[in-house]
Amino acid sequence: MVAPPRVWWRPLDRLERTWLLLALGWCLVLFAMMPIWLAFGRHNVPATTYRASAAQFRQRVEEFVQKYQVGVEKGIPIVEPPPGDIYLLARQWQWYPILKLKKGQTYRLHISSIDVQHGFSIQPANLTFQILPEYVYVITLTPLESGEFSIICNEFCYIGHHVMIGRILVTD
Ligand SMILES: [Cu+2]
Repeated sequence: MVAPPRVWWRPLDRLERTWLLLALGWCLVLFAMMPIWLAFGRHNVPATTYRASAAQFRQRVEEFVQKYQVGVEKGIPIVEPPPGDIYLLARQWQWYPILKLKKGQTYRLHISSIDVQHGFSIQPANLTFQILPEYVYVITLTPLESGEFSIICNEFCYIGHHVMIGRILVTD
């Protein structure tokens, strides 16, 4: 039997060492970006979450609608609340109610689903969130432009997904 050579590996040549160092350096950059981006990235939406059952959330939304309803459009109430806590409910296949907000005021938008997962996407601002049943997302929101904004669902939620379009009206 022949014993294996004592040194079975080849020492790194210059080229190989350079590539390894470059790769390691890039790994460290990417690793550092995670905490840096979390702290300084401007993509982070100021949001908190809490748990609420579908029945609890639905009841809160109904109370909110009863208190601030100013109209109705195609069976969906239009609600004009003062700055502060406002509610939006996602279900197959609508966003409920239609929110009427004032430009420059700050709102705390509570969003949840009462059935399946939906995607909340404000157009044309292109904000997007995953909306899950049993969890309420609270987004601090200050509309900076007046106008009419559409909310589309960007998470396929079965047969009526494409008609799930809501609205936010922002007035001066
Ligand atoms: Cu949906």
